[in-house]
Amino acid sequence: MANELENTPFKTAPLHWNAAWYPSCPLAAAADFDLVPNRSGRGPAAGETGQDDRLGPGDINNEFEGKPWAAPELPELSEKEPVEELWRKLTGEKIPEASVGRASSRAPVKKRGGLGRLLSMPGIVGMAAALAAPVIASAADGPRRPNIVIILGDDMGFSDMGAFGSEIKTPNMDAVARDGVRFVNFYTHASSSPTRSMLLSGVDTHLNGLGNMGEWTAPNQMGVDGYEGDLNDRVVTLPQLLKDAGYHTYMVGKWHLGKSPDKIPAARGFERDFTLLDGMGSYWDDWNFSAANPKSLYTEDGRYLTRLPKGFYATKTYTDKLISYIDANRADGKPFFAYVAHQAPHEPYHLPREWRNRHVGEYDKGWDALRQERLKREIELGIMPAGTQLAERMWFVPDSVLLAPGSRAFLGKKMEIYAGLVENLDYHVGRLIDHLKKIGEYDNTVFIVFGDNGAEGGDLFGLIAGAAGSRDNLWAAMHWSQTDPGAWGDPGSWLAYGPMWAQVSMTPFSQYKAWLAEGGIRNALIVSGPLVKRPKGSINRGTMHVADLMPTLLEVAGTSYPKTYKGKDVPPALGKSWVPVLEGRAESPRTDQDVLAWELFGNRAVRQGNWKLRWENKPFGKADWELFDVAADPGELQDLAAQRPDKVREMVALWDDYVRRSNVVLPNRTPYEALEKSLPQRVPVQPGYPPVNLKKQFVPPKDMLAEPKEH
Ligand SMILES: [Ca+2]
Repeated sequence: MANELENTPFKTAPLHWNAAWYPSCPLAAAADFDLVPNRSGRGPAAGETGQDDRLGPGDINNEFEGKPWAAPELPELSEKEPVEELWRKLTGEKIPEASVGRASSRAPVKKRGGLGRLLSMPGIVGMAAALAAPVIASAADGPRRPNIVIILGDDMGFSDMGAFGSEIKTPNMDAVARDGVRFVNFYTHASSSPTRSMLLSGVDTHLNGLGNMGEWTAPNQMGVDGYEGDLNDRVVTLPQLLKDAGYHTYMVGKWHLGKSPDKIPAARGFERDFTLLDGMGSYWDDWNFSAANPKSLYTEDGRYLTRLPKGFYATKTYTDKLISYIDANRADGKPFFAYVAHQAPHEPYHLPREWRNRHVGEYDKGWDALRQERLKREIELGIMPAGTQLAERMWFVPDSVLLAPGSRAFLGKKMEIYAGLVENLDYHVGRLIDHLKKIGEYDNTVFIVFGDNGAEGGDLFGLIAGAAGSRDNLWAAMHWSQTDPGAWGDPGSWLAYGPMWAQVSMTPFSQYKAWLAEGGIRNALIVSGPLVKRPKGSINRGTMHVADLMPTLLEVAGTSYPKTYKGKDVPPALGKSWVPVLEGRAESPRTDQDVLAWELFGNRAVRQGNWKLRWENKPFGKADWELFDVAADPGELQDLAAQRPDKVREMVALWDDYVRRSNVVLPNRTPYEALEKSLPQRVPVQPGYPPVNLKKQFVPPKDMLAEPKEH
């Protein structure tokens, strides 16, 4: 079925159906009304080589509904210009005073533009010094400390790796799991920048600047310390401390923690970097998603890039760059820390053609069947205990059995492309591993693999592009108009798999990204390397948290989290070291009394022992406290709040304590304002509902059935 779709012109019906819960998605709207069929002119991808013949904004067909439409001009950037000028051109704003002041105060160089100015910034001073300094061999200083590699999959779900029960083929990440330990009670935050902020600072989001995502700062949070929207300067970063401890520090991939010169990776402790600063982007080029923000920003070694290298494809280029950084410094014998923050498999699903057809037709069976198959394998593997119940299918997702075969194939093809994207990610992880084996470093490398939050069930494009008819929306429809399923994966195509497949990725949990059900914050974690003394391939059920990486990796490097840094107090570290667990001396870094808590977009959660108290906005939550035993009920099917008011009171007190300790300011506006109205109503589960008596099929008695009399 999906094979036929390859060459079939796009039919509007399935997308119209899809648009029912993506009401503001311009692609859906454009396709429905046949306004802009593939008008971007950005052409198909040429496999792994990327494409260099893409057209600029002046080259596109400037007609929209027969009227001229001018795409905004992108700035021409020159490497020779002062950074202030680059910044002004890219953002239309003046460079933040603080960053210029700080740069100047550290290394006052007057009338020096461009590179000179950038070199005067703290992170880049370090980089330049490291590049220029004579090589000092430290191998004789004792046993060599291990290298550290963090592989982050953006929006990769709990059950998307083979080692966690997926049908998606991830042999390289599975091999890391066979060499190490899988953790099945690992928590991140519910979205990208909050998780990344805790990963890199070890500090709670409401203290480190990501009290809310910068994109969603509420009016009552503006100007409040801890709600800057990027990683604030009160925290000290993991790469900074590892660099101080003698590690090389490399980053490739997505940053999402600030774009100004004092916030970029080079200013936050990374010696070498090749970075997408935005929260997401095309995998093929530097096009972004709205007229207001048309161009994705990249840095390389602390410089804002004027263009991307030839043959750019995100996952491949990030891997190539990292390998080159590792090789460039090998001779000095210092260990390295590599933060590999892949874009994949975040939407839009951009993928070389040869990776798109590895699961043709496999997903036509639908999401319920897939979730059941994944849960079965999770139980067989020991990831989930026997008897685990699947969370309910979201009430607005239809039973796929009810869909016409064409619709099922159309939606199945989305999941085929997603599966290919995860497999392509795994392939490039394998390239890195092979390289480390080839140069003899693999056995001395700690690998840490996980997804940064729950799988994405919404369509971010609709949010970014805004209301139909707006300038952003029209721009988006012009530049992201490859709606033909045959072009999914190409530049200019936008593909997100929707809530039904996000639930598959999060099997067996409830809900997905941006929410605080387990499906939003619980993810798969693999740790391997010389530190791990547990049986190879084993599974651990300790309660782990992404902020634990700070104390864990500092312990690996032989250092510890400071109370002050460069004369300034730093906020307390949230996490607990995993070293005792990895060495087999403990089963969990936490006791049953230890507390974890989350807040994002007004959604709240507290976990202590096996109990989880949750307050979520409508319509996914009740706008009231719900209580779950997540050990016995990981799908959060049974709200025990009415049965255990004593436990609710006890845990609400823990929540109140968290609010006081951690600077929580609940937002007075959230992304959920319009959601309740845009989704179909939940049908009550009660006798006599729905109140339409003729709805149910009458089944006649078997002994009264007959074939028609034809003659
Ligand atoms: Ca993410």
